[in-house]
Amino acid sequence: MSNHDEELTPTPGQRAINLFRRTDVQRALLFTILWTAVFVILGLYFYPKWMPEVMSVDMKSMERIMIGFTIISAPIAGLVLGIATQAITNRHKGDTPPPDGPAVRTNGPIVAVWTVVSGIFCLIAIVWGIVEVNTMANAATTEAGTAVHVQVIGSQWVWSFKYPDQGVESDKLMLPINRPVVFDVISEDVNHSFWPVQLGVKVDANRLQTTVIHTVPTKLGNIDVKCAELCGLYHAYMETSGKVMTTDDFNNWITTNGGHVA
Ligand SMILES: [Cu+2]
Repeated sequence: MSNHDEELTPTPGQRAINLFRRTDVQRALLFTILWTAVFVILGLYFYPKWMPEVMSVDMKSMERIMIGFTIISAPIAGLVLGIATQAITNRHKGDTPPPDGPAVRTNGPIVAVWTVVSGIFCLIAIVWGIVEVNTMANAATTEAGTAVHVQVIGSQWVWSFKYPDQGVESDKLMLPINRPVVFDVISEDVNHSFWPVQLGVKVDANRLQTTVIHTVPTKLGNIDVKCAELCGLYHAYMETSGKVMTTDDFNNWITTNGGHVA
């Protein structure tokens, strides 16, 4: 069916029905469903496995957003790849020019459906993002009183950590489990970015300006601390490790390093 025929078909509803009777459109939709399923499975099953271990409330939030947004965008990526797969697997052969594709641009019902559906997806994404950010901000203010304070200092090309309340300094990031932590982040030279990967927080380390970021470690284990801002020749090697420990282990570590439990 050509564009011309489609224009002659009386109602928009009938034009939509005729469109979905086309075998090329049906094949494209079938591929759309297959690709959508692939992305949903990726989001639900593989992303949580491939992502860094979830060791804090913020990383949990990141994981939720990553999985949720992958699922929301799956049908859109699915449709684009579905149409592409149909076009690639059913290429026109011979010397004659290919027939016209389906005229969907002027098809009222189809335009209405994709506008409304993609609008709903965008709204979900916006509301979700605002709710997650608010949850993190609220958690940070309610927990500030009991928090461990860590001064994070970036310099070319090492991280160092000061625990002012405990009187300890370290080149490893040691944290007690289930206790809020407040990072006061600063740089001694150029801009760096403090990124304790498994804690799901990342913030710039600037000279002369302290940036503050909070989280609550919720799982015992090792942390990778990286720099996430190109800061010179050895930026790629600007990393250290850390640990989320039990409260007892953390207090022991404090005292063995000459500090006092606080
Ligand atoms: Cu760097």
